[in-house]
Amino acid sequence: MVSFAILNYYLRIMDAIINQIENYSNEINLFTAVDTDTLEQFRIRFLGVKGIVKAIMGEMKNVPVEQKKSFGQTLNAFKMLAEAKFEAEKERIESLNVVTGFKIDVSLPGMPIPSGSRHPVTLMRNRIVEIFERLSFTVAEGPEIEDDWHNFTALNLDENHPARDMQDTFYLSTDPAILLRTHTSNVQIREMERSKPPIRIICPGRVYRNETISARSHCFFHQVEGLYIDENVSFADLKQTLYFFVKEMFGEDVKVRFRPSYFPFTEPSAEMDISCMLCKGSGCAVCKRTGWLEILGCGMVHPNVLKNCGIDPEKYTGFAFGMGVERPALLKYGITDIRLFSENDVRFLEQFSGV
Ligand code: 2NL
Repeated sequence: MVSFAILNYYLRIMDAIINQIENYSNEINLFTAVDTDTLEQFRIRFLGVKGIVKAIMGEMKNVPVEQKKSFGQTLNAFKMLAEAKFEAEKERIESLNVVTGFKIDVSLPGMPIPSGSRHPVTLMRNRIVEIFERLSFTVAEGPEIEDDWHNFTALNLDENHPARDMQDTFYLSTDPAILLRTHTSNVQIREMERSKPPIRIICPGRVYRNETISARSHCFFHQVEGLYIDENVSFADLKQTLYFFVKEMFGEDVKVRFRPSYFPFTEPSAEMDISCMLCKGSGCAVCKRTGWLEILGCGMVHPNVLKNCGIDPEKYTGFAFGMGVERPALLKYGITDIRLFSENDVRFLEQFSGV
């Protein structure tokens, strides 16, 4: 039989312990492990051999018989709370490590994010197209597989024109003649057939010619052609439009010259040269010592072409021009072999990231 005074003493100690359990429970509930080290510290503090749970369990022997059951339940709940928290945090930390594959060290420098790059031909095509868009030209596109009419006949190329030769053009069939387009003029023909002037379009795209592949030429390459048709469009409009293009593209200092030329689809026709940007006109290997670089062909749309597309040449006139994309891209980026454009070598392509 325990004396009243001693019982009272034990009851006061139990109160204090229950109070402590409440505080520790709050601490456990609020705990989050930052890494495996803090988790281990938690385990040692609460569940270790000399930990809090063990120490409180040790008090059981001093508890009066009448209180043993309820006190035991409180202690057990406390122990389970600490164990459950430990298991939950352990699982969370491990899943973090699985996702990242390593422990998170916030003091390390950031990981570089690899960024892609645009193809140099795309970069040059976009530069050309954007300049004409500022003059209200809109982009038009069309098929790379074309019939004879849209690639040749509508463009005023007669039956015996050398461009129609099997030697120069990739035919997919001959009767009817289906071929890989040799220029993007087919897009302009289709546009003239389906809409009325005014027409102001810029036509970028891939074209095909049966040529021997070398450092300077390929059997497929890219072109940008332009077409402007309305009443009273003159050769002066053509010149002014192309002057603007050249200044925007190559800078204010560049000089321009027109030379008379011949294309079956334009009359009159001209080719446009710019002063060589490498030697500033004094003559070098790139401009073959002439001081000039040929960059495009142009002219007033031939009346036969307008007629072929259902446009009245008595009412409307227009100009057209065409230029290659690879040649200026070679010049701009200092590339010496056109074949690099179609080999998809990442070591070449990745040099244009951020350009
Ligand atoms: C060049 C020359 C040129 C055209 C393309 C054209 C299109 C139609 C009607 C009339 Cl639908 N002309 N295109 C005109 C003159 C020159 O290209 O050297 N290209 C690389």
